[in-house]
Amino acid sequence: MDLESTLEATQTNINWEIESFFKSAPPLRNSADISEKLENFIKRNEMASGNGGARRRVVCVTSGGTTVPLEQRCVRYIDNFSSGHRGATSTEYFVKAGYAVIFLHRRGTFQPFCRSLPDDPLLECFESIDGTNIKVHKLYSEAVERAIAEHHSAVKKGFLLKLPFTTIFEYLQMLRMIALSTSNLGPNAMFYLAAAVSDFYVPWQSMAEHKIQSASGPLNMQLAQVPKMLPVLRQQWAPKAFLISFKLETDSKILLKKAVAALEKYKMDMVVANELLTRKEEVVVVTSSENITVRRDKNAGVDDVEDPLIQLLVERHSTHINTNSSSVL
Ligand code: 9Z3
Repeated sequence: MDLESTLEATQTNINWEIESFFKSAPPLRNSADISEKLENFIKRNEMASGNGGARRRVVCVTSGGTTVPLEQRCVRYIDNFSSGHRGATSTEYFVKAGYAVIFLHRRGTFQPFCRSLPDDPLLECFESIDGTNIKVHKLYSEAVERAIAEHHSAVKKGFLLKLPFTTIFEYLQMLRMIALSTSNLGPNAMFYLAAAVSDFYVPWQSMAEHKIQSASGPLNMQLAQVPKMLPVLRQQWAPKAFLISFKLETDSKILLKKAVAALEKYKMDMVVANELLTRKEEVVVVTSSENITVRRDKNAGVDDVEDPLIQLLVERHSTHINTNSSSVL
């Protein structure tokens, strides 16, 4: 088989795997509502201008981990580690940079503009004064005011659309909807894929309907491989968008090699490589021509690694837009 036929066969195989994944996935319950929100959000931002009078850019930030249900009436599931801190923090910096952000996040994980609040903000930030009135506790008044003001301003100006998911089935269906609905934006769209996505899953049709009984003894279960979505995102769903994926490893010795492999294999514009233990301190941005280390430096006033990271991505996105602008509608 020559190279072209091999590539074609691989492509057919990828398409088939993805088609069968979507066909067998339980349909999204609120897909009409999501479509409407997306359409309104894109319409509002498509013609708006962003920083410096240029067309407003739109980024889809994915955040948090996907679950893999083990039963259709799910009692148990396999989870993927991610607190959502990276996605929530990055969203704040993208909004600051003038981007409209679609925040595709796992329910219950970190939310933008709430990072400085305690774990249980409702109970800890407020106090009852006379049994009927409630006021903000003075310890938190500044943080609460800032969180509310920044969040409301982002939503009101049309800079933030929050869409929650739980399972791998919901995540991939929603990612596809977002990618297809941003296709008119061409290179002005960016995908920042920080969510930790399951590699394995139980296909819906082979999943037990009811709670698996422990009386049946040890559990033997075969997990299928989740089809790789990055090549489809690149080739079919959002071919002109600026695509950034993440590579997470716990072994620093293989991290960069795997990030470079992902960049080449999936034709990403950049891959952000991070190690589990140091992910809040340092990341390496891998591009086709260089590896750029980005660090947080509290002494220099850089509190979050996402601050310089998003600055770098915004710059590179500008170059991507300039290079591809002849193909903008
Ligand atoms: C990441 O690497 C994110 O930076 C983290 C952020 C999940 C580490 P937190 O949410 O952590 O702030 O607690 N995300 C991508 C992880 C992932 O599953 N990558 C896949 C891989 O490494 C590619 S999609 O193979």
